[in-house]
Amino acid sequence: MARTRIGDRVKRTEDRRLVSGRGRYVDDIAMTGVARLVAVRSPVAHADIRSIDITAAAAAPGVLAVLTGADYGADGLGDLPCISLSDDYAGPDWCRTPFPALAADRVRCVGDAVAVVVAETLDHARDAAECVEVDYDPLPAVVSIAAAMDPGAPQLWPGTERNLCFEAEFGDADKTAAAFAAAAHVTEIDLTNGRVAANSMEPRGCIGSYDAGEGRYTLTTSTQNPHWVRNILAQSVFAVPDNRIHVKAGDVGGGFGMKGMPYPEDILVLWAARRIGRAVKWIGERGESLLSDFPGRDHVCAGRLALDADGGILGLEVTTTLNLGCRLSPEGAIPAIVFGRMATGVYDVPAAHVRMRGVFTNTQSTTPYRGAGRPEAIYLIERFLDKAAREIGRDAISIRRRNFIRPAQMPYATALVDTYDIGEFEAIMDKTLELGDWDGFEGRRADSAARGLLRGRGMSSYIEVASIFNDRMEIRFDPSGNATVLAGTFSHGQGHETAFPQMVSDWLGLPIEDVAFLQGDTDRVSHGGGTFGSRSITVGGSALRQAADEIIEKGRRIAAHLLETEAEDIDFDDGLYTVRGANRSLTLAEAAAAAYAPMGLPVELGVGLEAVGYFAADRPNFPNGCHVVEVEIDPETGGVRIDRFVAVDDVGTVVNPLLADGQIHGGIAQGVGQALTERVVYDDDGQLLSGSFMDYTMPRADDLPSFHTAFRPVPTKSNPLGVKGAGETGSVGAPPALVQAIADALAPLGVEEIEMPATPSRIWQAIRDARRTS
Ligand code: MCN
Repeated sequence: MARTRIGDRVKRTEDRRLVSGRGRYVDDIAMTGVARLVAVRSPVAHADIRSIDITAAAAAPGVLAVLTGADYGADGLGDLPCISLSDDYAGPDWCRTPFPALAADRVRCVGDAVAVVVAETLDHARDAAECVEVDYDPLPAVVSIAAAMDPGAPQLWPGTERNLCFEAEFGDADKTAAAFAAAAHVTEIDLTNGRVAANSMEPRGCIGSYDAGEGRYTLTTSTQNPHWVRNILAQSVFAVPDNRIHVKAGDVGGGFGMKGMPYPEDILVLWAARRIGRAVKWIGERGESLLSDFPGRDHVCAGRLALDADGGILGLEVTTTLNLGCRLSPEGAIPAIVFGRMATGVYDVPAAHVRMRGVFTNTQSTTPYRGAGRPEAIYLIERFLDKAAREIGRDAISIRRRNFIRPAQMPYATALVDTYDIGEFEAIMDKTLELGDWDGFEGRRADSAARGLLRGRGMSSYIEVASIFNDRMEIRFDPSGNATVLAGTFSHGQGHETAFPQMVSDWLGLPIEDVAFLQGDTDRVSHGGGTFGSRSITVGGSALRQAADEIIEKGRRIAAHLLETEAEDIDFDDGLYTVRGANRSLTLAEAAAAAYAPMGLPVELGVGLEAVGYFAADRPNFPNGCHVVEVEIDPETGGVRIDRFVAVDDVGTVVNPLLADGQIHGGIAQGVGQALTERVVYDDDGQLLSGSFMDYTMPRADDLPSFHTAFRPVPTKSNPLGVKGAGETGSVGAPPALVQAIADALAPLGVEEIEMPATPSRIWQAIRDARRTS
């Protein structure tokens, strides 16, 4: 094929493999003699474990081992650590919860693993797991945030009050109080951002083995972050040097934040493998995933917005309470903290005060899910703007126009934590309104009405924060003159196998198929930060640029030697080194081949051609955009049809519009799911009611319209490529726009607010309630 450039719509090269069934997901790995592990999970939400009788299970056919929490403790294995809370903002008194891979004395949610059975086959393991007898002494459970914070509620952990794990705050309480004292109007909101399940296409799964000769563990797992998995397992769980654990991740079929960190099962397969001397495999089934994957969202938010007489925002005061589930997962606190950073959105809010709290309940532990606090924060501020506009007699557009941060105010320090470097929010809104034909709405509304349908429109202006931490990327040439990118980031659906070689092809002038891609193997890639927080194209891409520059310079020195001139006299362009003013030249591939020749180059030039680049996201970037949605609602059924969905995004320089578009489509689909259909539901005793796809409603293709997307890039200067993240934007902008469109459609009937998910039954009920009251 060809040389590719940044900005080209290059088709995903990995798809040749993936759509022809040649992907290598965990369950595709064929191994002889691999034993199967099945977890015995608690059927009750809160109980002391009186005893576990494994006698019958251990004697069952094919069983190799039955292990319990007592064995776990006896073998000295450690806990999964929480790495998402810091004394800096949570103070020293936050509640640290032990997180062993098997509960020993007490279970705290339905699905807590209390034992594992390892057997010759999956059927043997399943049958034997039925024979493990656990005697539970039930305790009262708390499921909702409200119930957990009730003063008389049972506490999940000793030393807590109202089940509060931590409390933190951003902003200035006094300044905000003064803003409210001066307000002409105050809008109040109380809303819920429900719990959702990631439901990756590939469920979690892992295979562990242990080489007793080398004293070395190997874990193949479906993760977003192989190096962190290795480091945490080595340092916190197995107490061995990092180099005693080899983590491999092949193709990973989605994660959305949920696969960001190690899970109990990663520990269990390695531990069981060590105990039985054979490889051990665990694959989650869909129902088990719904029970044991860490879900996302689950905030309750309440707050006030202070406005002056002209609709200008004076202050924002919010408390968000995050349901952490029964113990702190490694990244559990992140959504609350990110919420606190982003709560003022794209608006010029002079004073703000946000309190973030994390509360324990007898439900599965939560974790970041696509957006991780950003969708929750933007949902709140956008619902504020819409409600305030209604209350003071303005419309959705004019109140936003009045309050946007203007380009001239950049860099803009928010009243909370961040400084936005750049952004043109009003111009993006105008482009979106134009593409969505906002002004033509009334005609379409009349058409819908003639068909007995209610039409509504909604919009949202969103901003999010992307990119975090440092990373390294390596480019290694081989003697044939081809290059391999060794990535510290980890693609699990985003298309890095295309994007990074596309960039290298541009910079080094190589055909894209001459650039291979390697990731996800801790023995072959020396270090990496993995993929989350829409960081890869920023942090990984910038590091890769540095590596490419170094390759060019090393190649230049080799070319100078071979062309018998000085490096300063050599130009590099389009993969070719040319002596300035002469017609002597050498390709980069030829320079690479020379670098590997057994003799010929002075050793000061090294042996081989490779380079490592580094980048640290000391400053994040702030992707932003606008979504416009129109819906039609059938008042007889409450059914919603999305008629149009327009999204205009500023993700800075667009590396590959096809990939970025795909990311935005996927994010919108997840936002639509949250807004319309998806919700994890527990009953008051902590039983999971949404335990299968019969009850947990994923959006389907026919719930979604054909999205109209466009880019309006405002490149950032916070990285050398001008890129901003694109991986999470869709999920941030979609819910508020959609919910507002539904509220707008229902407004003529007297319905003002509708909670997510706006299911047909909820809408139908709201219409009936409104008709009854009117
Ligand atoms: N891109 C681009 N130009 C930009 C920004 C991004 O062309 N200015 C393209 C890149 O080519 C890259 C992709 O978009 O391949 C995403 O890049 P980036 O925004 O850097 O995000 P990451 O690769 O770091 O992905 C993380 C992000 C997150 S946080 C979640 S959650 C998420 C997501 O990506 N989970 C996903 N997208 C997902 N997509 C799939 N299929 N599966 C998941 O689990």
